[in-house]
Amino acid sequence: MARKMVVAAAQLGPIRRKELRSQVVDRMIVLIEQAHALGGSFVVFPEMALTTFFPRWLIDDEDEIAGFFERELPGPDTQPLFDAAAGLGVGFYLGFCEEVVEGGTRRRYNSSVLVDGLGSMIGKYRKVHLPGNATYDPSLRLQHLEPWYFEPGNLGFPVFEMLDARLGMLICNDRRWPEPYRVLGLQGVELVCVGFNSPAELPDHPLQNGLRTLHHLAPMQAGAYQNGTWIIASAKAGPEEGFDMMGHSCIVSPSGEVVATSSTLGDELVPYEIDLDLTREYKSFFDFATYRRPECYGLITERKEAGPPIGS
Ligand code: CDV
Repeated sequence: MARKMVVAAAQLGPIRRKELRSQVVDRMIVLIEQAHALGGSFVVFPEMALTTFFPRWLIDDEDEIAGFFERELPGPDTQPLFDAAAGLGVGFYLGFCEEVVEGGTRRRYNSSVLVDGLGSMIGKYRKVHLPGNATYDPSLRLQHLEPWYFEPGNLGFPVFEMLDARLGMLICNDRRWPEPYRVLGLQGVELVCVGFNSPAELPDHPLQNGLRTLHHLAPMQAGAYQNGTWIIASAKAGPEEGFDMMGHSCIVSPSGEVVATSSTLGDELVPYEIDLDLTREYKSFFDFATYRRPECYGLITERKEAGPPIGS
């Protein structure tokens, strides 16, 4: 029997630096309601969905920085989102900035959670690939200071059972790397959720401008096909505090095809009816158990960057 369900990318337009959580949560609830009206059971919100993308600035006011982080989830400002979604039976992926105390030390992560249609937290992921600089670099036209604000994720790439399926999470830059898809694929992932905040242009890499959409889509299309999984990717899009963010929220089939895409740079629901059983066609086509040759792939975990040819 086919496992069909309506899911959606719940793209958000710009969020102002001073925008209140409650204002953002109200916008998110509208998207949840739209999904429910279409028979949707699951939506994916962007990376850092509750705030502006503050790592573009080196902020020295610790109170302002602390204000971008969640110390509990749901907390007083986010409880209405959890309540609204549970009331309508819509599950969601939410990107947020996490502050925790681990081993007596305060730690900050760029994180996401999966919440089921009953409002229960099913799983958490912490972004592994943190792009940009750990310090302000005056030679750059565009600052991107994620390593300044966050520690690399320490949870690996786990999968979780939800929606009668196996789900995994990635966050923004993670989607550009091949390894996370394979690690999720080797755990039988069937639906990968990705939230992102990607600049429309990279002023410090002008050769890539004009290829931004290709570089956004191509890795996800390859990751979906090579691992037989659906992918839902959701943008924080549009002109945010003077910085243009790309849209192109989308849903990618296990065939590698992009089957739904956003058409605006604002709050927008991108729905699609997926059949989770389509994952079986592509997983069985590759027949990993028969044809994968892990004994030949050792360099992938042994080396971080290119080195001498093997056997030299
Ligand atoms: N939020 C991100 O991870 N953004 C990166 C940019 C900085 C390259 C991205 O991969 O889109």
